[in-house]
Amino acid sequence: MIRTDPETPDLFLTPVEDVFIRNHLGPHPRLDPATWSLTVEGLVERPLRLDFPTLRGLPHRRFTAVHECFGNPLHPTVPTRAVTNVEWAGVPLAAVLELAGPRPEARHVWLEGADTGDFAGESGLSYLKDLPLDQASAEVVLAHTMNGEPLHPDHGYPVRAVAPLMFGTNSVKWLSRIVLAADRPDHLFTTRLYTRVLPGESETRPVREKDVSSKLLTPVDGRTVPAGSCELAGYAWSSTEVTSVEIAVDDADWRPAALDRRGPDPAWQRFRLRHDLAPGPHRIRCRATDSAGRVQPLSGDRNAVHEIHVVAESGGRPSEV
Ligand SMILES: Nc1nc2c(c(=O)[nH]1)N[C@H]1C(S)=C(S)[C@@H](COP(=O)(O)O)O[C@H]1N2
Ligand SMILES: [Mo]
Repeated sequence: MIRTDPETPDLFLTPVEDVFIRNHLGPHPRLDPATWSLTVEGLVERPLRLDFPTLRGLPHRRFTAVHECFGNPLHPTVPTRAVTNVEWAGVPLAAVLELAGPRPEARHVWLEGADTGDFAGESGLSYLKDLPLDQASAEVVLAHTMNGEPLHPDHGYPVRAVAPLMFGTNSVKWLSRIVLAADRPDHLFTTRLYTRVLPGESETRPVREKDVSSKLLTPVDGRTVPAGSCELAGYAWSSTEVTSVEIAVDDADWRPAALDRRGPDPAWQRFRLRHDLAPGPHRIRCRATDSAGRVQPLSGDRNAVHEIHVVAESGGRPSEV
């Protein structure tokens, strides 16, 4: 779900109408901000019920972040990830927690959406996720704005959580309840699905931080391009800064691409490399490494090296869409 419109193959910000929509439960709620409220309860000194104007009136933070779906949790090997880059604005969770006053025993933050329904054979579910209190406090924002507009109903209007360094599954839409607790909740979406064992580890952990990844967007996969000098470009991202992207054309060695720095926001980073394409078919691959030293695997995982196929034609014009 990267925009591949031939006019704008590689916009830095993904237009809202191009952002994927992922819902696990029944028809999604249409919430009225006049009656919506957010409760903060559990291990807090002052349980709260915040209405929309109150939340909207708290100081907000604006930032750009990669918004990436982990992929279907029922079929972890099928590559069903989708990725976008979005500008959010909202109230830091820490500000709301400060109003409620977490008790010393509080260790975990539970985030619950207003949607309910059935998934994977379980019925009467709500959409519930949880994060360690310290991490949630440092990272999570209660977003009311997406690319400068109020959230679209499909994306969680009026308020959703955004965990900018994590997979989208943690960013609870239609946020209605925050619970502070001593333990993690045992729930389909927290402890039974969305868990994994990372390469080189033996323990199962929840799906949280994004993996290192990259996608080639220029030229567009499957196209015919003029032979000769060609710009190969795309975006790379991870939960930490991406420090290098390499590109391999056909069976040639990996060559480093020029890479933009990430800046203060966890946005995706543009990479590019000029390459002389001989006439004929080509396979082009890209591979990112992040500052934690993680490298995209060649195959087998959902963040495996991305490859595109193009045909270079001498004296030809680029193919029309
Ligand atoms: N309440 C609620 N929040 C949710 C979900 C959901 O089904 N219900 N899906 C999650 C998943 S898996 C993803 S990838 C993102 C998708 O956000 P989007 O639909 O705004 O792109 O929302 C997350 N938050
Ligand atoms: Mo997702």
